[in-house]
Amino acid sequence: MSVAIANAKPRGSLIVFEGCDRTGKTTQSEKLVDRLKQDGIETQLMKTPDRKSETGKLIDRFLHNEIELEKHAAQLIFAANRWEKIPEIKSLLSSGTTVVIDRYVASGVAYGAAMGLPVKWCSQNNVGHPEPDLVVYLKLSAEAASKRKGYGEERFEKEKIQQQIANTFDDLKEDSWKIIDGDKSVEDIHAQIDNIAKQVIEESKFKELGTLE
Ligand code: NYM
Ligand code: MG
Repeated sequence: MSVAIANAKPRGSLIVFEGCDRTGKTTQSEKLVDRLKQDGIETQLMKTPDRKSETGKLIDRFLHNEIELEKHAAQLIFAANRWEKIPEIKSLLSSGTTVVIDRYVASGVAYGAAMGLPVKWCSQNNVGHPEPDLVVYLKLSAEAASKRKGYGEERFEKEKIQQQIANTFDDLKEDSWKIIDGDKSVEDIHAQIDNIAKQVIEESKFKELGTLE
């Protein structure tokens, strides 16, 4: 009905950054949020795991190798940490705010698989999450990432595991994902992502938000 369309409120987009460790996701997600805000687009930055919540504090200790967790339990805690964010994500999107999130469900599956868990079992934990409108997949060779500052400080930051995680990301990758060469300059990468993001934000405004099945 024309009245409904006239009154329809544009929603925000769910923009996700994925990739192995030290590929530039944090730098690029922060830069994108700054740029979108400067250009007058309501945007909120998020990150999973959020290390500040109760589940996040546990995850932080696990990542720093201070505690061990059974692998299914670890995976469920990462998933719980994401689930905690879902009400806020949904509410921001429906109020018209774009959400840029540094890691989301694909990280859950790729790192879960690296811990030896079946992909199907890991994916199941994410059923019901809002579907991303855009997945930016930053790719960098495991060797190049290993030379970056801070590499090796946390669990999973070993070349062999990172290669395995990269392989799972490649398997999970859908046609709609934007693959970005993480070896390019920070500004080059940012310009590419800024363009794609603005296009997606425009296209998603009146599109129904998907749900992961
Ligand atoms: N990680 C992240 C997982 O193992 N499972 C998950 O579900 C998610 C979202 O935690 N090495 C891993 C990936 C990273 C680490 O992320 C924390 P970051 O972005 O490096 O702080
Ligand atoms: Mg990291």
